[in-house]
Formats: sequence, C-alpha cells, structure tokens
Amino acid sequence: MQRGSTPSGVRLKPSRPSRLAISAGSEAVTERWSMSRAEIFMPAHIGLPPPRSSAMLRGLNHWRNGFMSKMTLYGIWLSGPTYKVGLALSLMGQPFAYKHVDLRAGAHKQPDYLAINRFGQVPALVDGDLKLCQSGSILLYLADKFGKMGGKTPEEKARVREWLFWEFDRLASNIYRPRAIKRGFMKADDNVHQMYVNQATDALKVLETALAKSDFLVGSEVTIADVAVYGDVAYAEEGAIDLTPYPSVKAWMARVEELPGFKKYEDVLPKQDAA
Ligand SMILES: N[C@@H](CCC(=O)N[C@@H](CS)C(=O)NCC(=O)O)C(=O)O
Repeated sequence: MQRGSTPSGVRLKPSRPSRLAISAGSEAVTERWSMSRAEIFMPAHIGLPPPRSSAMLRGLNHWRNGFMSKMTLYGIWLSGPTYKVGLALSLMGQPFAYKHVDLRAGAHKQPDYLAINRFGQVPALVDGDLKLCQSGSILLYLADKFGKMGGKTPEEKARVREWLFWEFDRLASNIYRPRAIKRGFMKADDNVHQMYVNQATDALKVLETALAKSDFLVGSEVTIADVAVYGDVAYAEEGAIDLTPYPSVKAWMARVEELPGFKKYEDVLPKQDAA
C-alpha cells in the first residue's frame, strides 16, 4: 500500500497533523497522520496502516490476538452439547476453528485432550490461554464475552441460568439417551428407552407451558437459554420422541430456526478439523 493512503484509498496529507486512533483494549495504538479534509476514526474492518514502531506492532498484535483470533471448538458433530456451543457462536456471528475429537477411538481420554478438558468429554472451547468446558458454562462465557444473548437485566440473567440448570437436569439426558439408544450408540432395551421418554415428556410439558406464554424463554429476544434447550429438543425425533403434542415448542423451534446465523447440527459442526 502506498504510504500516506489508507487501505480504503483515502489520501492522507502529512502537513496538517490530526489524530487517527485505534483502540486496542488496554493499549491504544495512536497514529498521527493528517487528512486533507476532516479527521477520521478508522474503522477496524478497513485495515490498519503498517506499524512503524515496535510499540505499535505490540499494540496491533494485542488487538489482533484479543479481538480477531478465532476460538477453537473441540467436539464431534454428533454431540448435542458441542452443537449448543457451535450454534451459539454462529448466532453471535463469531467464526471458530474446529477440532474433531474421535470419541470412538478414545481421543477424549488421552492426556493431550485431558489437558484441555479434565472431564474427558466434548465440547471444549479454547480461547487464547483459556481452556473451557461444560456446554452451559461455555454458553455463559460467550454471552459475557460478547455481551450478547445473556439476558439484559440481573433478573433476566438469573432466569437464563435457571433454564440452563433445569435443561441439563431434566431435558438433555432424557432426550440424548433415547436418541443414543435409537442410533445404536448406547445399548438398552425398550423399557429403558421408554423410561427416558416418560421423563422427557414431563420436561417437555413444562417447556410447552412456558413457550405458550412467550416467544423466547427469557425476555423478548433469543438468549443462550433458548440455544441450550434447542440443542436438546433438536434431537427429540431421532430419539423417537414425538413433538406433535407440543405445538408451542414446535412454533418456538421454527422461530429459532429463522434467526440469522442459525444452522442445523449437521451444518454448524464440521465432520473433521476445520480452520
Ligand atoms: N455436561 C456436559 C456433557 C458433555 C457430554 O456428555 N459429552 C459427551 C458427548 S455428547 C461425551 O463427551 N461423552 C464421552 C464421555 O463422557 O466419556 C456438557 O454439557 O458439556
């Protein structure tokens, strides 16, 4: 790029100094340039002038590592909890790298993976030096980090947590296990399958009552509570759990599926490593 011009081609004149400042977290990368007409604040997305000092380079690296580098999701595309994290990232508009963890080969119990997730399960999310696990906890982390989908008020945030704790207690296993039985991942007879279906039915009735009254689980907009619960009910039919008796649940699923960034589990999670 020609010196004195921005990546968008705006000519800068060295004669009349003005300030061009790019905030980089705690450090500020400040460049003194001038413009022929007005002072501009360069938006991050149009690029940056080449760094001309080591301090500036450090600032740019800090900014890039903190805000631009992708998080890495570890998981397997058939995993519901992994889907929840991938779906939340997609709805938040956050690109992510993906590492396939081969559960059948026992990769989740190997020392290198246990160093990422001490519980030996998927998903895990690596964000810089942070290694995070437990899908519900990761959803809360993402909502906090990006200031999105976590509820707007202290009460909404508390309600979001209530749904997260409830769904893993009452809904997730009672849908994931019958699905695992029907898909052949888990061996169990019909009575065991039916026991899970009965428990899922109780939970789905609770969900139906809540969703008959509002479009989303908390407040008037989608939150990570919807993502977590959607990441359970999306697998119901694979577990031979009929959702026909729950019209409000089905209507809410359709609302979630219309959100920008929504993807089905087969589409949001790559089937192998992906950058
Ligand atoms: N509570 C965990 C559950 C994770 C989980 O059950 N993951 C399954 C795959 S869907 C797994 O890693 N299973 C292997 C194992 O537990 O050994 C979460 O939400 O992240």
